[in-house]
Amino acid sequence: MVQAMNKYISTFITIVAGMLFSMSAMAYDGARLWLPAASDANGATVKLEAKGAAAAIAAQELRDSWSGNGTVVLRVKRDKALGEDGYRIIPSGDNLTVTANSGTGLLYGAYHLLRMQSMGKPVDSVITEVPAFDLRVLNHWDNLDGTIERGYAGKSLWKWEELPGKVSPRYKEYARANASVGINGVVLNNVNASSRILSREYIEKVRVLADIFRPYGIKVYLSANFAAPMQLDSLPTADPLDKDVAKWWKKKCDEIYAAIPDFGGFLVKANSEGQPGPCDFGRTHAEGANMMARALRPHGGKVMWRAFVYSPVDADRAKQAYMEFQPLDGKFDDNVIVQIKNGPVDFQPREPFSPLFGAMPSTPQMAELQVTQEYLGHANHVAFLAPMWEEFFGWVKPESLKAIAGVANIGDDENWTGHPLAQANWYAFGRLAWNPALTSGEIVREWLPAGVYGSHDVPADIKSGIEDMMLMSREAVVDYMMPLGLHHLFAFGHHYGPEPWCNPEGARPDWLPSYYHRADSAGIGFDRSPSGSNAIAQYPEPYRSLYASSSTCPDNLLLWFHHLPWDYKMKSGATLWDELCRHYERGCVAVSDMQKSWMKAKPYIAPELYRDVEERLATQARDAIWWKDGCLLYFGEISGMPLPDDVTAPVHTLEQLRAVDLGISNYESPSTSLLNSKR
Ligand code: GCW
Repeated sequence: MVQAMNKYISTFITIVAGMLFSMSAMAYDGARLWLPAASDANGATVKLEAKGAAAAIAAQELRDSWSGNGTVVLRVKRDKALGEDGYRIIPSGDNLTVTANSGTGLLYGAYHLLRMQSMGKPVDSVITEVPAFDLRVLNHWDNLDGTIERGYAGKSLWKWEELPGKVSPRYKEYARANASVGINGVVLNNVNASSRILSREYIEKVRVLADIFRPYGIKVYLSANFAAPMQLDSLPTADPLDKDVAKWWKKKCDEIYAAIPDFGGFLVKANSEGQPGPCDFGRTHAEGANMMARALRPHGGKVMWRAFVYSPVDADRAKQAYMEFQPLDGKFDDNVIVQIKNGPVDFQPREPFSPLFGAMPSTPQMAELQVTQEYLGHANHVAFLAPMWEEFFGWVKPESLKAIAGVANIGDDENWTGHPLAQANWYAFGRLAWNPALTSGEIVREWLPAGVYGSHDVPADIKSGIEDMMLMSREAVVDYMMPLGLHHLFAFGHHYGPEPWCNPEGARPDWLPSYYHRADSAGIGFDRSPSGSNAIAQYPEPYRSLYASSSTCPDNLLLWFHHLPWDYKMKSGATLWDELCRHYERGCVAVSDMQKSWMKAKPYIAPELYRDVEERLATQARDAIWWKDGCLLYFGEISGMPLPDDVTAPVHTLEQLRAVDLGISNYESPSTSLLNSKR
């Protein structure tokens, strides 16, 4: 009886487990990102004619997931044209040969094949790929206590308290995901750096991560605090020209390289937003950077020195990085790369390019893009950023850059990025770092099948609806937050909601919206023309002339460069005020269109994914109206102009919105209850 009962129970357990297993096999698994799940079903023949860990992973990836019939040969073969990381894929009948100079090149080739497979594309002609940049780096702004500055996807992936003893399986998954899109460097810690990362204890922890990343072709870098010699070892100074300081850094580098022979180098935020730096000791950025570069040089390491500097006293923040760095051209050692944010202020939804790009011909430069959505709705809004980066590469030629960095949007959330569609931004950054000539459309069409559709067969009209949703999403954010070149209208500190009125006592003027919008009864916008701050003079031709006059300045940068009357006549014939209102309206309509496209796609999307995005889109729709109402009510009071008839009346009052206080860390839309009670 007991035996029969046991058998009954175990049969029952087997059935339930089987059901659960098949349900989970069908379920959306955000943790998988765009990568194929391992399955032995394909049985492709893979011949590996290369040694080393990266090549072995390449072969395994294809054995696990490549569905072709023939044989795939992976071969390391000298080929100058391919450089260190490039590869060639040569089809011949059913068979394929992938060649590269290194195992890492073969690995990138293997991921290329899997990408084509997920898009359903045949490999029927020779493919040759060489990355545009040798250095394709993610910058994590992760703190050692597990928090992430401007991170919206949970805590840091790096479990410092567990390392070096306990190793999370996600470290390897992370490396795999990066390698699959071509990223080959990671800075593990925040640029607002704790010196402790350079302590012996932490170097041992970093070593473990470096060992896991190495087979995937990824080097580890660290953000270094310039005052580390003082903070870690009580040196009396961190003056870069002090012999003991230079000696300290040399010793520190020797120690790091003994543990991590292929350590990449340092990223440094110096004399910026309160961080220590060489200027504290009367030295220049170049003197500081070179001292560190010389400590790294014997080991082949690099310094990425950030140009994100602005002092509270100067007239126009947008001019300051150029003013400080341009005169230093030619003064940096050749293993220093100056890392410059894409725009001259700070990762706004739209900025012109930073005029520092191209202005230092004798200095290696790299671009810093922000993948995490600090100023684009955090993990609540869809904002596919490839169009923004495509715009940037329209201004700044990739050939003029030595490397590229992206501030990561990754945390320990199960789906890595908080918003499931924000995975596309990680993906897009990697793909553009490899090939900046890719269009946003190409990238989104690569990503969607693996990232969203899974095994669903999706009709063409639904696909194009989702593609459009992604491609229009960044412009929608610009429209409902700060169109026509407006910038930095954010609530203080957390940079989430609208607060064009924000004016806390004692705050730095250049952290306040009014510093940027300059709205008064005469008009709105920051005059950076020759009659104003003349930031325009920092730009090369043809941009200098183009931006100098409001009649030639593109509409989407107009108020970045000009202060104009509310009734200024726009190219469309409308007044500036009416056009501004219509942009806010357009942004709100765009989000509601995005919601419609998502709803139409419901039958073709895994239910968990569908619901998650649906809920976030609802928040985004409410936030868009919050932004529109906040900005138009506030500017309307200043301009004294009424809303044009074709713009929806506000659902909030200015008093209500002024009273909203999100605090520093509460990102929930305040408009939820307000809007619900109004509708
Ligand atoms: O935009 C500002 C951010 C800071 C960040 C800084 C920087 C890491 O608000 O959080 O600090 O830029 O890029 O250094």
